[in-house]
Amino acid sequence: MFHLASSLYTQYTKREQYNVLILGLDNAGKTTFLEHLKLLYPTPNETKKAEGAPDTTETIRSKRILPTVGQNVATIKYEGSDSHQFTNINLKFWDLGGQKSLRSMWSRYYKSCHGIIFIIDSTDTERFHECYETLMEITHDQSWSDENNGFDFVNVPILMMANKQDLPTAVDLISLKTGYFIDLVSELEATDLKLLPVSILENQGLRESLDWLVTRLVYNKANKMPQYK
Ligand SMILES: Nc1nc2c(ncn2[C@@H]2O[C@H](COP(=O)(O)OP(=O)(O)OP(=O)(O)O)[C@@H](O)[C@H]2O)c(=O)[nH]1
Ligand SMILES: [Mg+2]
Repeated sequence: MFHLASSLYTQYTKREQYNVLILGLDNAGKTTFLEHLKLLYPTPNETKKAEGAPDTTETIRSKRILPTVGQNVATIKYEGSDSHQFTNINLKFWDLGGQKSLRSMWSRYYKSCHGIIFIIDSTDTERFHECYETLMEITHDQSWSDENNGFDFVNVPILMMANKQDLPTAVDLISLKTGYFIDLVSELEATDLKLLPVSILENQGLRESLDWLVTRLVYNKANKMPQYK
């Protein structure tokens, strides 16, 4: 009885924290995404972002973001577009280096993550197949099997972001879904997967993307419990 009361107390007084992995090939925009989120959302110690914040696109453009070799970590307080929904959620992001030689490190994080964001450079058509193969490797990695009763397949939601839509050479969502990634969409039919068009630099589609992800993280809660902080 005491344990039940204590766990209910924890659930109602603490914030839920979900861990999200940001993956994708090098130069996709992963670190730019994390830096932009840090400008848009408060940290767990802040109450709210100041009203009339400066143009985040300009701030991001002025930052010198280098290719990631290790990892970048940041935690934000999630604020849904609909303010009545999900008022008690923190998101902790791990942004990992996407260069080929660094991708073998990714699987170490799979067990601790509640969701994956996979970012694609929509102008880099020559590497779309590499994106497909990389996603297949992620979803079929054996690290998933231990917690999945021998079923070695990803058990967390995946949000694919078709980034750099601000550039004229970017491939649009319909062409990606019906052309380049048609195999991917059918291969991952059973996965909780969404492909959204974004411009991380210009803050297009970022809030919508997080709203989708958070809804799916909460939906998947019984399968993968959040941490309480
Ligand atoms: N035009 C445009 N450029 C972008 C956008 N997002 C990111 N970039 C650029 O893409 C380049 C790579 O961005 P990063 O954030 O360093 O990419 P990354 O995925 O972290 O790369 P690695 O750390 O090597 O894995 C930078 O020059 C960014 O300014 C976007 O929405 N539009
Ligand atoms: Mg990076």
